[in-house]
Amino acid sequence: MNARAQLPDLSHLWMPFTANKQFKAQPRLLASAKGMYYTSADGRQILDGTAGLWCVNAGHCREEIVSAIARQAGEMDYAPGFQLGHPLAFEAATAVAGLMPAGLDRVFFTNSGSESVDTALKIALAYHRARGEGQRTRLIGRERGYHGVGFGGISVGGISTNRKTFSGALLPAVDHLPHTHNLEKNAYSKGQPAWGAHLAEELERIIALHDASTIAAVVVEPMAGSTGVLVPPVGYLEKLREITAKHGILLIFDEVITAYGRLGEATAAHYFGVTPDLITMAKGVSNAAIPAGAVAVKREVHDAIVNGPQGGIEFFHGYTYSAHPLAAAAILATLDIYRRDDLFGRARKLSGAFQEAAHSLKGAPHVIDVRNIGLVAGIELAPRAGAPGARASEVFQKCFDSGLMVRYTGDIIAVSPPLIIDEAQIGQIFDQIGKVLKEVA
Ligand code: PXG
Ligand code: PLP
Repeated sequence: MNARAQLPDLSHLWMPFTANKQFKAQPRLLASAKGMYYTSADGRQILDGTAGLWCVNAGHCREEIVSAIARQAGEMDYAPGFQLGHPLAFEAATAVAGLMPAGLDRVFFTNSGSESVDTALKIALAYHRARGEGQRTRLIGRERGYHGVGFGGISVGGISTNRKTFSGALLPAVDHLPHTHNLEKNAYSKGQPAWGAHLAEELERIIALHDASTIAAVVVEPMAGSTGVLVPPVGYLEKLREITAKHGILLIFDEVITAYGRLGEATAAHYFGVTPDLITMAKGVSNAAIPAGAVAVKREVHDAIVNGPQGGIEFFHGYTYSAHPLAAAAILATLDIYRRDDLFGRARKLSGAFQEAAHSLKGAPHVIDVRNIGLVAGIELAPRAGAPGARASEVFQKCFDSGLMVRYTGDIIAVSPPLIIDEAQIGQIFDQIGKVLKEVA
């Protein structure tokens, strides 16, 4: 009652990806955060099982990041990035490049994952054009792919709810690979599922249909996060790489979720041993302390554009806030922490215990699949008859009420904690979910 009385006016804010009316009738407000925990506005400690929205990989309010941002805000709040620069922007690009797979050492800064995706798609088109193949404009995404909310991202994305309202305005030259999710073949896989590599061969069919000479790029999340933790089948990404290389098509890994330790390596490209031509990132690059994103680009791709025929400005693209000084400071401090604390190694070491804890939910009420990789797990529930998503939504609410933050999409619960988590907290997360599952109808 008191908490309700202290609430701010909720009417003006149009909340993103939120059931606004429902939320405002029953608000969930967070007030502060430290390490593995949020504190809710009504003063409860909430264990962060999702690293915010898959982004606070080093844990909340890290002193070094906070002070780096504060220092930079006092020294130079903003610097134009078009035809001018500042040293931290170059240092941040060098630090990002140093964590990318060999060869992807040219870095374009953005402010979000959505901007990174649209930037990467534009780089792909500019690359082919600079090489005299301007007819390569088609982009291939995948069903159940999430690539943010820009027009490019929703066009290559494969989520119908994010597309249908805008269907008349999507990019015209797009096609989609089939998704790889199949419970009959792959339920309860630990790590990569054994079945499904052949689905990458669908790319050959799509290429035969449109002709390789019209296709600029294939974009996939190496592990699809938002649509429910879809782990790539063994051999699948390798096959995509082989086919794209054979046809001169660029391969873009959208690593907005997977980069910076989620799988126990700097990138999913490292983890799977498959090197794309471009990697999009955001979230973990700045530990989400300041909005930041980037695209890492293979040097040949960069050089084809920057050393290509276009005089003057080589690439007509950029954001007011590309390499914002506060973002550059946050990125440098964040990447320092990842290295100093070996957080990717920590995630790798904990992934076995995490896997076992996640799979302990096999047999719990409503559970029809548990899947995992690195420090991410998806727990799929049987939908309630006639009310898809209702059961997971209730699990989310009950977890929140009892001090645990999880994510849900459809009837899938996702767990992706900060990499600073310990084994006891891992146990706590899955025990708590197990308890809640017994309480929901
Ligand atoms: N690509 C991928 C692979 C993503 O996961 C984006 C692009 C877009 O990033 P921005 O920064 O523009 O939101 C994302 C973002 C969820 C959830 O709960 C996932 C994302 C964002 C918010 C919620 O699954 N992914
Ligand atoms: N709209 C207008 C009218 C602008 O002037 C600008 C940038 O100058 C933008 C959009 C793009 O904003 P941003 O660079 O922050 O993405």
